Amino acid sequence: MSLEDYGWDETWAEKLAQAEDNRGIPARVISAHRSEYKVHTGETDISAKAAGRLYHAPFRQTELPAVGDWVVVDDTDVSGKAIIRGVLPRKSTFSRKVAGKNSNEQVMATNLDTVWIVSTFGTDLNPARLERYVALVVESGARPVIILAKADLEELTEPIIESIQERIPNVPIYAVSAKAQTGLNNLSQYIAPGQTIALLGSSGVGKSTLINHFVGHELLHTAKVREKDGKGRHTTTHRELIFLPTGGLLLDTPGMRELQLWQQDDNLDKSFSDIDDIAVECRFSDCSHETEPGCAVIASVESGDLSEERFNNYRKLKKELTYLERKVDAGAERAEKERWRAVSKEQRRYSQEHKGKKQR
Ligand SMILES: Nc1nc2c(ncn2[C@@H]2O[C@H](COP(=O)(O)OP(=O)(O)OP(=O)(O)O)[C@@H](O)[C@H]2O)c(=O)[nH]1
Ligand SMILES: [Mg+2]
Ligand SMILES: [Zn+2]
Repeated sequence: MSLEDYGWDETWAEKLAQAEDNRGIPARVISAHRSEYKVHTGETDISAKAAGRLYHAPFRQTELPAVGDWVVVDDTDVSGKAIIRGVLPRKSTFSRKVAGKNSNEQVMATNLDTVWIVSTFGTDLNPARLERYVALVVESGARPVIILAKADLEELTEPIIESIQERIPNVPIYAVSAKAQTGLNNLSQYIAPGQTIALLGSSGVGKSTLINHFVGHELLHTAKVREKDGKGRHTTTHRELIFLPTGGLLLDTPGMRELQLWQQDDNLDKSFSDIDDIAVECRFSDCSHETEPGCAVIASVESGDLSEERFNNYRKLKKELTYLERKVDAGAERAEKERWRAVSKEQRRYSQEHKGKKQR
């Protein structure tokens, strides 16, 4: 194992030479949990903490070390942890906006070369969602690849692939089956020393199973999807870079609920565009079509232009979405609060140490 296996090259060496604070050695962030990091130094994995300076104002959470970052580590603190002195400028950043009160950008992974967007042929397959993922990946600076997994469960894969390829022409699409061991060789071309690949997709599509295939043993926990609706159980709960025996890194991620949610939001717009057209006439632009005066949608139902059944379906879906949104927001907010608690603790510690030094 060397730093090069983990993606280190001359470009990074130059960035290191130009870094504000480059006392120490380069390392790559393998995982991040609140303010605790695991980094790889080319020889071994070590625990690390971010230096107080990184928490010093003006401070943006997106500038803190994230999984995939190249960092400079130096010395150890009293708890025996290495100190992350700084983060080298990223070559790609995959982030998402966290909805809710603390509306915020959350960095999910950095310095990715490729993202495998994983779906299955079954009910999970949704071209609009794939498009959304592709757009996010391209925006991040990484290269998107679409993987349609569990091909053993689908008899006729070709027409499905063709129709998606027509809609998303410039992105390679591969059908694979980890179970039947088919199509996997097509993916090997992306795996090479120094290459970092993240897997994204809904829970239960088989992301961890694919990684286990390339690792060569059952490193990651996987779980059967629910029988009643084929949905996954959110088995993977954190992100971690996994080093492959062939060189190269794979990043397992939890199935993303938020992206599913956006996609549903989109669908609501598309599948009820007739109601949207009517709603343009509502008196209030944010009309909820419940009790507001001057509501054109309710008027349409009353006049019989819009069927009551259709309107009820629309309301039902909208209610579900609102519920889901609240649930996601609550979760995101909780995570955000925990994170900020850890961050403020670090900030307090830093300013206290600093005060101590000045008095001396
Ligand atoms: N038939 C079939 N089943 C598969 C295949 N690949 C994975 N599975 C099964 O699908 C289920 C879910 O797989 P996981 O790898 O845990 O899915 P995941 O995407 O990591 O899910 P989360 O961690 O919840 O996001 C497991 O029971 C796997 O055995 C495949 O190629 N064919
Ligand atoms: Mg998993
Ligand atoms: Zn209305």
